[in-house]
Amino acid sequence: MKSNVAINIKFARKLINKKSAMIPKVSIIMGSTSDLTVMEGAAKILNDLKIPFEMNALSAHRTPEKVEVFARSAYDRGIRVIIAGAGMAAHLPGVIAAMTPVPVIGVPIKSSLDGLDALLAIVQMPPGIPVATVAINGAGNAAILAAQILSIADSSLFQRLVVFKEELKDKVVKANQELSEVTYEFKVNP
Ligand code: AIR
Repeated sequence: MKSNVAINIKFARKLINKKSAMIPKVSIIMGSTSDLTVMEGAAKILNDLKIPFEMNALSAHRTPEKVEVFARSAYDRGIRVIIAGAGMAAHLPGVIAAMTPVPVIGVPIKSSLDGLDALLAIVQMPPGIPVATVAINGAGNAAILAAQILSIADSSLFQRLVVFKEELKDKVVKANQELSEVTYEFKVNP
């Protein structure tokens, strides 16, 4: 018969290997799966920065009770930043922010009225209940901001963000190299 220690070690290995054993720090929430094409932009960046996250659809209008359960339990489940995207009358980020002190970043989704309806619904929060609002469809920026918030207490993530910012600089240097190869009769190169 196997000893208890051997069984425990086997169980611990299984847990370490299992990706689901990771505790999410960021929660990506969207009002509908029709927002997914935009919200994937946040998922990609969190993944690149090696930040465990979860992704769910919840609607302030269609599933208000579930939104409340989510918001009130988020901190105890280890969630430290919430990214909430919604279109139209986009109440989701604000309703979540009303029910938890975990910082909420709102992503206005361009679903109708060019996204201006969602932008105003998310950004115009009443005093006392802030939602950090990014650009219309700006899910990528929401993820970077979430990472920056988490990096305050995580020096290795801070270093990954330093590298990320350096890579942005490299992109501009490369773009200028490419532009220098574009020729016009009256274009003067530096
Ligand atoms: N929405 C869903 N419940 C409340 C709101 N504001 C938003 C979604 C989506 C839009 O309504 O975030 O952007 C249209 O949703 P659907 O499911 O009809 O495609």
